[in-house]
Amino acid sequence: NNVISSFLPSASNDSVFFSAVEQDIRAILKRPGFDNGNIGPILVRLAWHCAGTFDVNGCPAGGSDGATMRFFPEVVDPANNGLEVARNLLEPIKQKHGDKISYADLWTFSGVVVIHALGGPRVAWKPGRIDLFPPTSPPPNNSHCQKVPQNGRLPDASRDAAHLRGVFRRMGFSDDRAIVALAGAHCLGMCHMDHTGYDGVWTHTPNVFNNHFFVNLLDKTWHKRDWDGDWTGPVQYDDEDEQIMMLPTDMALLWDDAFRSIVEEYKDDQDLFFRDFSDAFARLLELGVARSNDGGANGGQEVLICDQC
Ligand code: DDH
Repeated sequence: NNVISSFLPSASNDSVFFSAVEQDIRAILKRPGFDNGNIGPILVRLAWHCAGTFDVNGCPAGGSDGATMRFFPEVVDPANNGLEVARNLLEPIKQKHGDKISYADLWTFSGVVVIHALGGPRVAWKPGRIDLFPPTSPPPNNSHCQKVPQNGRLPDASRDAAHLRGVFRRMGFSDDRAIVALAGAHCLGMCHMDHTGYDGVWTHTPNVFNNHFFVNLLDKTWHKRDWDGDWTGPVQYDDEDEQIMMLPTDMALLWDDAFRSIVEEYKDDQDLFFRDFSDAFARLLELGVARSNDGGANGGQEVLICDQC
């Protein structure tokens, strides 16, 4: 009683092709007037949010395969607010290459291209994710295998260390190191009030991948923002100069002893952070990816998904 779906294969597993796509992505990163002048950070957030829905025991499994964020209900998950910007920025590259690359590959590949382009480590990445087409009819026998993950699987920024461990364990990450390393991606980019209610940057170098998230977390003195004016935002933390910020889940890395000792390691050793981040981000982007045996693009064959329904 497996559900068989139609897929759009990512037809190429060829390194010449993907280096051309890499050049296309690098060419659009700098954009004066956009945030801090670079679209890279929001592309990294897109890659992470595709993958971070994965549930080791879930039905549907979630994860980056399928590019399911194009569809209801994932597309309206409040956690994904603002990511239409990232998807639209990549659309010309998708249009240029058509069926040679799936959305699911393009969105995850962009994440690893950006990390490296902005000074971070290389991250191992494999193509072969296949886009899900919208189901044309309800699943057989009212099976609840809807293929698109429900809302609420991504971490909630207002929560604590136990929540972080719970969400990452559900994805299949049982180690604290991966959780802390991945959080170091907040060296990049910013919070937008109109996306999530939070506001500000984590570092003074939001277009550079470095270990400053950990340096700032440990070296600054943090206080709850006193929102004044018309808008009362969620609880967030600002530094003494009110120039940079942390989310409650970022502060949880400071307040939990086991997390904190890893934060200290990454503050003192950026190379170690880069190695651990690279490993964890590569694992994250592979969660739930079903490939044919050749590890490639599946040859355009239909594949079975969701064998739990
Ligand atoms: Fe994040 N993140 N993230 N994040 N994230 C936001 C922005 C960015 C959480 C919440 C937020 C990761 C983990 C967590 C990036 C990468 C990664 C914003 C603000 C919130 C809120 C969005 C906005 O307002 O536009 C929470 C909670 C977690 C967690 O607890 C685990 C991880 C694992 C990554 C990763 O890439 C590996 C990036 C980059 C941004 C900046 C986006 C931008 O537009 O700039």
